Amino acid sequence: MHIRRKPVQEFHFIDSTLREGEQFRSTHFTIGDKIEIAQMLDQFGVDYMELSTPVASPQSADAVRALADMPRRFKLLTHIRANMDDAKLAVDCGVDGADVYIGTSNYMREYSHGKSLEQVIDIGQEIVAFLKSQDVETRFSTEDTFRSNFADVMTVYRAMDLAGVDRVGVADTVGIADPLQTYNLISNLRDVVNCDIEFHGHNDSSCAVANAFCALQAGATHIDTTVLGVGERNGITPMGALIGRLYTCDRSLVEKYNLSMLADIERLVAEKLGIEIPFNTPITGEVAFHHRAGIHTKAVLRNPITYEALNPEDFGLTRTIDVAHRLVGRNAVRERASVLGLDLPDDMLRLVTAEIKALADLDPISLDDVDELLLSLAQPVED
Ligand code: HCA
Ligand code: CU
Repeated sequence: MHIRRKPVQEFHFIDSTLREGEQFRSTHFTIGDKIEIAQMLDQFGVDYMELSTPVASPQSADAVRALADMPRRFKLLTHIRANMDDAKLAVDCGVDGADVYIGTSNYMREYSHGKSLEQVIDIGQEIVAFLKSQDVETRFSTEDTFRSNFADVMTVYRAMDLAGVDRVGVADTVGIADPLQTYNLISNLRDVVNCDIEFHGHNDSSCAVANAFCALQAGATHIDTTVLGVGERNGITPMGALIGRLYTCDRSLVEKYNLSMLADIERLVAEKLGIEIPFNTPITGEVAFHHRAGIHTKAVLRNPITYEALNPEDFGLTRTIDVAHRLVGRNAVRERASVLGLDLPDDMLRLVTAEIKALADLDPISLDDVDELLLSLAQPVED
């Protein structure tokens, strides 16, 4: 077992909003929606976009063709089962790459495709050879990797690496892996294959972001993300949250992305899915840069870094200082007064602060209540 955390190396996001995200409960993307989302993510700077397999439905195939034809910088991938018909159709639709997957857990082998490990390897080798002969970037992934036999998956990965695959994929399909397990598995895999390594993690037990980050520390080169984390069940690693994690580790890791677009991209996808952006979403959640307690606001007004790991301005956002509550401090009240053009002496500030606290103890109060109080007690500053 290796524990040797390295700095995160160069990595790529594979945005799967148009594949994994299509498996989210309320998704119904038209081709126009898919193009609109892809254009925004292209401007944002994602490196790859993965679409649902063209086998899924006629619209799915049309969408792959439409995105293949649009002007873009990202590489277009589609997600296919490990069979030749799917691989041929993917090539026919004009993709740059194919993400091939097959289950390797006992559950999948018994209840899903029913193939032995040898058969999985034979099919994999045949498909990798075909896709590479068509100049298509190829990834081979073992679905449900963490509930598969460790030696079995390493055997499959090594065989695919030798067959010339560009990337192997580790998938935490049911969201059971923890960060240390992820780190260990990827770090061992790093020693077994020469090709790139992709990680795809579900969020059933809340570890999707931490697992993706540990995968990068262990040597993964590609991470699957979706906007807001949408996907099957409660989804996968959300792109925004992973950006937050990487930024706090080393801001230069995410400088290649157009960060001020993040909030707009999330709003666009949320609107199309008919959902709200959850209040506690890192960076873009309503309260992500909202400061309340007097001790916090005092320091944040002097230097925001005291209580902010991320600078909202880097994302085109602003912080808010909350004064309408019982935990308010004098410095926040002074700041609010100055926004209103009032310069209050200290004794007056003490008085108003005490008054706000007393009012807020009785009932919830609003910023308007605070402003009214300030304006009634103070004289406007002369210009
Ligand atoms: C699924 C498949 C998948 C595939 C991931 C991958 C998963 O919907 O069950 O190809 O890397 O989570 O295993 O999304
Ligand atoms: Cu998945």
